[in-house]
Amino acid sequence: MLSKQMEASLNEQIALEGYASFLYLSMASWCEKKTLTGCSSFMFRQSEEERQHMLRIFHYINDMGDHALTPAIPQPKYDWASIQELFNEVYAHEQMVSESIDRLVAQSYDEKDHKTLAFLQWYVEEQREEETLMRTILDRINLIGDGPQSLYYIDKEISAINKKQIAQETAQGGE
Ligand code: OFO
Repeated sequence: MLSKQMEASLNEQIALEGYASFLYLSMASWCEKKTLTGCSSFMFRQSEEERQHMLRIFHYINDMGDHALTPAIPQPKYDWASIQELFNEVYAHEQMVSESIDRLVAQSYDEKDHKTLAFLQWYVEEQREEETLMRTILDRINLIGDGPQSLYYIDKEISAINKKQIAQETAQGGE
């Protein structure tokens, strides 16, 4: 069994992952409306990934004999001034999630909860990868600039990154 505090903290993380999934779904929709199909495919896939991150914690809590709770998800933002603004927010969101994972790791150290500490290692690595990915995307967007055809090239670039991610995930068995 988990401590009551750890159960509550992991349930809060479920809510964060669930919110990320909905936020990215909202972003995917915005991109699709703007006919940025590469960006929307990328965000739909990220949204699904976040849902899987949420479910992974669900199963962990219940497997430990505690109770995973379905969170109330507030409606996420649905409009952005530009694709730059949107990806800046994705990056900021990932940083915030990483900080939350770091706090959970610190809590499991404090509680000497080695099982949760081991469970969280996957998230530590996943957040490192996601932050790097989002920084790469922002660097590419800045490199392309905001000239007249920039949206076309940004979308192509994100589409290529998305395909690479799918290939990597397939090679790793779908994570
Ligand atoms: Fe859940 O991986 Fe990012 O937020």
